[in-house]
Amino acid sequence: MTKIQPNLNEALIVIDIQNDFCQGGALEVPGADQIIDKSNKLINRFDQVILTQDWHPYDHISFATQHEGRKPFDIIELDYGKQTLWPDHCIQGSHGAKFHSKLNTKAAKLIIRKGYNKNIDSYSAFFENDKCTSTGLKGYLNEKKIDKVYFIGLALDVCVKDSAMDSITSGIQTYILEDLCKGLSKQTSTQALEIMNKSEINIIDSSKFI
Ligand code: VGL
Ligand code: ZN
Repeated sequence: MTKIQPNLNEALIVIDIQNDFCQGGALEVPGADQIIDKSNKLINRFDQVILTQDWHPYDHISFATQHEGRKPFDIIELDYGKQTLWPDHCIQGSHGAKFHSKLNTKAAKLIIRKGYNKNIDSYSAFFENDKCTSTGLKGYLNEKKIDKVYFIGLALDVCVKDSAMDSITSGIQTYILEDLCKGLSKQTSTQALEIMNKSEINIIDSSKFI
């Protein structure tokens, strides 16, 4: 089968393939390590590769340890709405925040760090969870005339989903390569795929390219 070569107006956005989301990490996503080899193959086919990196201060508001009497996966109400509490993860400069050592990061032209504001979580590559503080990604894509993006990475039901939803509402043609995403739970991953499917997001797999 002939494989499609991505055009220059298309970017691959690789979400949060960091140690804390991989095997043995603080917020492990089941099966995360299994997507890395194929992700590298895909990275090699794209001219525009963008990585995101969850990058929290040690006392970030999303950490259960910062809220007395709370535990990971509790949901609380903050100024900007509901917030799931997480185990401490991806602390700036820590081993857990580093990209997985097998991930080809050399090809990346842009790395977007997110979640560095202590009082706001940031799942999406485009906007923090208040949905108005921008990461700058849209400006970069505009400047580079990129109007079509493909998402892979972690976690399908959290950061991949929110990134793809912001992408489609920003008027970008948006694709999810489902086989190169892993979610925190089966149930929320199924829900996320349903929500994305109902939007104009195209859910495909990597065999189109590799
Ligand atoms: C993520 C939970 C908390 C993710 C980041 O990358 O999906 N999930 N921070
Ligand atoms: Zn996080």
